[in-house]
Amino acid sequence: MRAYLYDNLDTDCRETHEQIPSVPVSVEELEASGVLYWKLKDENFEAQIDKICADRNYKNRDQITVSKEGLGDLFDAKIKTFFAEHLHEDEEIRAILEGTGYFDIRDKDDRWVRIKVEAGDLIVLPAGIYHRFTLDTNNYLKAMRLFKEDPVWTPLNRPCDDNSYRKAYLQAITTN
Ligand code: KMT
Ligand code: NI
Repeated sequence: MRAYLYDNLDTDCRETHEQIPSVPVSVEELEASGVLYWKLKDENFEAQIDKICADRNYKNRDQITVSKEGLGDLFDAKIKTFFAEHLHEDEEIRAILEGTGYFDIRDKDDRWVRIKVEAGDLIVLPAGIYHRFTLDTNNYLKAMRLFKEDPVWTPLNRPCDDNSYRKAYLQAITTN
């Protein structure tokens, strides 16, 4: 995982979009936006996932392969949905199994922070945070999706500032 400020250029979102010079964003800064991060080690990957699930009450999991092959006819529509700025009323929890991609999140100053993820990264985006996802130019990412109850992840596209989960999120990060 590596995070940095997004350059906001209007080119292909699958490019790196790293500012020059780069402005890195630390794990602590991500935490200040409510984003949690773990690096899972190869040797006991399953055991680490199981522990995080037990600690955080994630009861269910499935897998998604974000690629042309993995999503078939849904690929174009899904990619578009993922990259539209949105929030969810639940956490978005992803453990990356293979490949690479980018989660972009809005920081407390509403700047885009790009989070490059790769195999072994486990990331939790809190309910109410504005974010989006894109593949990079490798066009392949396989992830485990973890969830507490039934998977919902209904994307609510920005603006939805009156949403109660959005309000609770903003309150949580400002009282941190
Ligand atoms: C979402 O809701 O934005 C996603 O599930 C992103 C794709 S999962 C790597
Ligand atoms: Ni999402």
